[in-house]
Order: sequence, then C-alpha cells, then structure tokens
Amino acid sequence: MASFTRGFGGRRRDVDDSKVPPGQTLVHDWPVLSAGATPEIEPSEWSFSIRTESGLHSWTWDEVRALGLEDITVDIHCVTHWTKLGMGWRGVPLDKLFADIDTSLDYCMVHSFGGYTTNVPLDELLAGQAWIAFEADGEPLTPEHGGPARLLVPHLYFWKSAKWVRGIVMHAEDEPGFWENAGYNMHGDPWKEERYW
Ligand SMILES: Nc1nc2c(c(=O)[nH]1)N[C@H]1C(S)=C(S)[C@@H](COP(=O)(O)O)O[C@H]1N2
Ligand SMILES: [Mo]
Repeated sequence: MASFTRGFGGRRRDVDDSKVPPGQTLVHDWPVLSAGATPEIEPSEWSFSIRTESGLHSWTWDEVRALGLEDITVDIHCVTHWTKLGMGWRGVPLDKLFADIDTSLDYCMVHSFGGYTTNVPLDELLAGQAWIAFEADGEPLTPEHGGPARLLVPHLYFWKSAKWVRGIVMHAEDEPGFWENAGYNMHGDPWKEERYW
C-alpha cells in the first residue's frame, strides 16, 4: 500500500498558494523598511491635501476620518520578496477624498512627511483600491510603520504605500518618485513581477 506524508515538502497546507505572487515568500512578522529617519507626527499637526489644476484641497485629521473609516482585510507584497497575508486595516478610501474633486490630470505623485514620493495612476487609487490607513491589526499605526497615517495600495508592491503620507500632487504625465528614480518599476504589479525597470 502506498503511504503518503501529506503536507510535507515545500508548500504549506494552511496557505492558499493562489494568494502568493511569483517570487514571494510568506512572513508572519511585519518587517520595517524605511529609506530614512522616522518622522514623529502628531495627529493634530497632520493634514492631507490634493493639488489639482484647480488648486489645493486640504483636510485635517478629523475631516479625513469623518469621511468614513472602513475595515478591510488585504495582503501586502514587498518587492524585497516578502508577502504578508490577511492583514486587517482601518482607513478612509481615496474615493471619498476624490469624490468632490474634478480633475483632468491622470497621474498622482504621493508625497510623505520626510520627503519620500511615489507615483501611482489616479485610476489605481480609486474604486476601492487604496486607503489612507490609520490602523493595522487593530492598533493605531506605529511611527515606524507610517503612523499616524499612511497610504495603503495593496494591489501594488508595498513601496507604493507611502508611510507618513501628507498629500497628492496631480500631474498630466507619469513621473517617477523616490524608488522609481532609483530603478523600481513605474507601476509595480506583484502578480506581473513588475519589480524594476
Ligand atoms: N515615507 C516612506 N514610505 C515608505 C517607505 C519609505 O522609506 N518612506 N518605504 C516603502 C517600502 S520600500 C516598503 S516595503 C513599505 C514598508 O512598510 P513597513 O515598514 O510598514 O513594512 O513602505 C513603503 N513606504
Ligand atoms: Mo519595499
């Protein structure tokens, strides 16, 4: 009679492989990846703005949160090959911020306190694909993970999820941000392994 050692080998039976993009390895901790020093920002001094051809649209901490917090569960994928599945997040979808904004500009440069930037096309921040996140796994975001507020764009590699986010500047053309200037992909779809240029 044949005998099997079920679940033995390279794959874990408790993980749905269809959720792990090519070239990625699962982690159960949450690594910190920051290009520079961690800024310390109080909610009272935090604000968010979107600059379009019609000017500057700004919201305070309370105003952004009053637009409507959502609880979501998503997977995150870092270009340095780690994937973390099933994280719970709380944040305001970008749809709420763009609801009253009329722009013909198609590209976003996301700006952070501390100077970090990253580019994302506007249509990839809408339709429930991106949030201003305030909490992860039931706790306020720690400063090292981008607290008090960060962008969350889970369908793209995690470098697009700008920590300490402070605003978006709209552009007519897709221009590279911090890592994109250093050779990271302009788009960054983990399922297509869009890691570098
Ligand atoms: N402001 C800012 N945002 C950033 C970064 C950064 O260095 N500065 N690093 C990016 C990268 S490369 C990754 S993988 C994730 C890491 O987020 P974490 O430290 O919470 O895991 O943040 C992204 N957002
Ligand atoms: Mo990263």
